[in-house]
Amino acid sequence: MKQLPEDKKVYFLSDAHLGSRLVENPREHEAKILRWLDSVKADASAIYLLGDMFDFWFEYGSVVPRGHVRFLGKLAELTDSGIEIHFFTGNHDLWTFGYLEEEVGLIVHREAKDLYIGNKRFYLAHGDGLMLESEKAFRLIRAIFHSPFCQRLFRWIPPQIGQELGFRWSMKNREAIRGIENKFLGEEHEHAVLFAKKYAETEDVDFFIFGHRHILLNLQLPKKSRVIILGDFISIFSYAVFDGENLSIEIFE
Ligand SMILES: [Mn+2]
Repeated sequence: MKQLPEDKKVYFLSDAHLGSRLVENPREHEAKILRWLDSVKADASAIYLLGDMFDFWFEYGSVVPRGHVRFLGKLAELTDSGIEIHFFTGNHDLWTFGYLEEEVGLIVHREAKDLYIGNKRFYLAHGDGLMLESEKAFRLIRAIFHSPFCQRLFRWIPPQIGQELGFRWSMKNREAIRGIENKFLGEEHEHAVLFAKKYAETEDVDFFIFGHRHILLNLQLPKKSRVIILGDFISIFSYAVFDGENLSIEIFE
């Protein structure tokens, strides 16, 4: 149980979808997240990026995707200065195989984490793995995306085609969910809330924090737990900050 240093804070942000073809001005999108990183670096002891920071990210053995150099450079600057940056893989950027760790200094997480920050207990996840048993199609796609065998096959597709497929898939995927994205479906239908309620029956978690849904939610459960869904950094520009005692949601600029 590591104590949070005095005057230091921990930040949580997700779903920037950098590189998305649905963003009109990609350079400004990237510049905005750089401004955010600059605004938090003075008092951040750790930053948790909870998934889908990239709209599509697939690393090859010796070649990485074009773009995002300012963002990656800024992350490296912060990790070099001693700030812990945790990168949870989302469902758009899980294909990272060492580059972000070795070159950028990120701490990559492929699974949900249940951990203490200061004396509060957190459960952190992107949230795409929380679908219900009945959602067979989603579960199958997720299994394919995570399969090392399929990843190896994808690597054999020439990168210019593989990248094009990836960005198109991502755009179609986000267009397809436009109806439900950014809209709270109710406590009984949000997977993250259902999951948190069940988990909290036996585990004493203070804060559940998820991304993925592109909605802002700050929900108190019957006992002490709170469920936070972070919004996003593509249309809402929201994030959460923890000061050792309290957690609040903020909107940037
Ligand atoms: Mn997602």
